[in-house]
Amino acid sequence: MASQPPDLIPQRPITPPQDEGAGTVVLERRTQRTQPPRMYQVVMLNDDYTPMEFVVIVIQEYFNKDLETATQIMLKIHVDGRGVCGVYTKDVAATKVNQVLEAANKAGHPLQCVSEPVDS
Ligand code: TYC
Repeated sequence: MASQPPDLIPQRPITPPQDEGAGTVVLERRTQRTQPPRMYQVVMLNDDYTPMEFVVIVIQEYFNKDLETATQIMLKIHVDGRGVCGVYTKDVAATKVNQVLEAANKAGHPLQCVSEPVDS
């Protein structure tokens, strides 16, 4: 039996070329661009009980910050009530939140953090 040619799936609607006269043919070009993924910031919240040293260690450990940067972020949270520890794709941000909450639970501290979409 003769094999059938594969089905061809057009990448975009095919419109007939427009003859502009004088033999000129204009082909319509429509570029489709993939949008970058929405990004999420992991925000850590202040409380009255979690030791500052613990917060600094957590920020270094899970957000890959050096001691000085982690200390600055911790102090900002302490003063302002909240602070951004990092910006990630949705899944990675959710994982970071879980890691922080698990570490805080294990250590018996009430430290809280959340992820929220970065406005664009
Ligand atoms: N406010 C805490 C204290 O005085 C320190 C702290 C900083 C706690 C940041 C949580 O996300 C936090 N011990």
